[in-house]
Amino acid sequence: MSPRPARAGSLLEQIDALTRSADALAGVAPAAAVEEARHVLERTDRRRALSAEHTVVGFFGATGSGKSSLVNAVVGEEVTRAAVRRPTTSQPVAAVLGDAGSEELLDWLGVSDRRHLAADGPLAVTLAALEQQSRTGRRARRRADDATAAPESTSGLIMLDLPDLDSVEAANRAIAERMTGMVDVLVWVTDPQKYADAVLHQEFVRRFAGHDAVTVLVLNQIDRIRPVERDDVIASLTALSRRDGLASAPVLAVSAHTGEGIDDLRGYLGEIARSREAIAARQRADVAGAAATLRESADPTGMSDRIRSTDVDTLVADLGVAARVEPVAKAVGASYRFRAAGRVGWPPLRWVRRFRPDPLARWNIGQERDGEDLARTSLPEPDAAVRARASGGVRTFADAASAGGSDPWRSAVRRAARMRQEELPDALDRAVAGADLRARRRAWWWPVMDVLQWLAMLTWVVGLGWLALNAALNAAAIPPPPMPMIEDLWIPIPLPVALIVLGLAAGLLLTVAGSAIAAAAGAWMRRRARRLLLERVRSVGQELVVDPVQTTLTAAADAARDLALAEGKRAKSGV
Ligand SMILES: Nc1nc2c(ncn2[C@@H]2O[C@H](COP(=O)(O)OP(=O)(O)O)[C@@H](O)[C@H]2O)c(=O)[nH]1
Ligand SMILES: [Mg+2]
Repeated sequence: MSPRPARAGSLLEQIDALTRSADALAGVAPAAAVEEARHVLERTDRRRALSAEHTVVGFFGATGSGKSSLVNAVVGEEVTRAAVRRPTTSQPVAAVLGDAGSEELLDWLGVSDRRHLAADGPLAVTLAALEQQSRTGRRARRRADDATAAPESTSGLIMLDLPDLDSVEAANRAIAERMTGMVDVLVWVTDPQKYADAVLHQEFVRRFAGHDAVTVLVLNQIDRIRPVERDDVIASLTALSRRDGLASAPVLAVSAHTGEGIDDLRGYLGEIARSREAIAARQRADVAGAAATLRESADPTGMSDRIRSTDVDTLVADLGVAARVEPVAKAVGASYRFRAAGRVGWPPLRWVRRFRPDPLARWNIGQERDGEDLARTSLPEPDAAVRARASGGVRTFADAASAGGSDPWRSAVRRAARMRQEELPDALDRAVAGADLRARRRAWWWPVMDVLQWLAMLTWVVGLGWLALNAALNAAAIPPPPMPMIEDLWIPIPLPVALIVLGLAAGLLLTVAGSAIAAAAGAWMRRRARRLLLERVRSVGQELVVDPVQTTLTAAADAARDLALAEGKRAKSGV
């Protein structure tokens, strides 16, 4: 984030944040929620492209509450028909103050019935007075800059007399409902008989609780109740609106017939039009509402955006089983001992080895070669248990990484973890096949032992030959040369016998020592192979499982921040 972020909660910042959130939650949240957010963004965008001078005020209410009468009363002329008999207004009627720029806005609103108000009507006069007042106020505040102040454009106002929210005609209701989403200011009109009507409160007022700042409650036909009852009714409607979630929307008691309270209503709407803050306030509420809906459908908070290394270790262990790391490492140790035996074993018995294959060669592992990526092992296909261990490991990892998250995000993390699961068996096999396990390399001490073994053998072979020659000469009745004796021992021993004993003993000793060294070195080779293989398995797991999960966790953290921004809250740092 930049060191000086945009003004906290600026509308543009909120809009951008919601745009990013909608993108991040696409495919995570239910499509309808994302769709709604996109719809709000599109509408906001369209409204922003249209007249910012005009504030659009919609009069909503049940049949006969007096919407049409009120519009007429506020503008001071009969622009729309109030009627005792039903059906009445079926199309919206617009009373327009300030013509410039209003046409496109009305086109977008879909209102074709437009009545342009005279510049000397009561609404125009009220608005002009409010603007004059605010200009003087501002001028007093910045005396010096006065001369350079740019002339200000006058504010406009569009009042919409709308079809009844409870109209028997579905098409009329639809128009009114659609308009609740498009106007800048919502005026809920009711009367002393119907102000507590559950439909109005539950289906409309409450749904727009977030639009508190651009909502007005009008209690019309106040002339129909006795003055002593008025305060109670007003208090009751105020209490209802607070229960609906409106914290500050005013409740104005008026009478379209007697004109009581109409000046206040006109002044209130005039001030909203003058300040021109309603458009942005409405959009702020829309964006915040859409963000809240997104959050409800897929809350991105609760998960850590960092993966614990112990979870990765567990995954690597599971993948290691699937990659058959342990049997391969074991075979590396065995292969080492096998090949060592060929060089350091007792020479007369080395041939026995030929009946056993090298434990590694049959799996096509550890052959040092170029293009290792293409190399495959010929390990047998992993069985069901091994495959289950791999996919179970991936699932366990996803669940651990997404702990604390909401269900949609947890499934998103699981999907990310599994996204490349099909590539896993191949990649793991290549990782094993391509590992440099030094399986062909010979140890320096093998030839040393080899020479010693042959020397030992030579010793007893010479002794044996000597004795045989002696025996042959005896048999041929040729006197053999005198037999040299070793006299120092407790009985004198002929030299060839001593050679045989020495040679055999040395051979035995060398064999025992050789296989002990080979066993120790083989164990070391096995551990080294396991470590090397697990490292390679780790990088496969990192690429195919951990990285996609990390991407999703990061997206969730970003979305959490963006949703908070879009809702008009500052994200907690470190979320
Ligand atoms: N007594 C009284 N009657 C009203 C008032 N406002 C409207 N009416 C009457 O209520 C009926 C319905 O009014 P209308 O403006 O057509 O209501 P809409 O259906 O909401 O547009 C008409 O007969 C009006 O004359 C009011 O303030 N006091
Ligand atoms: Mg009407």
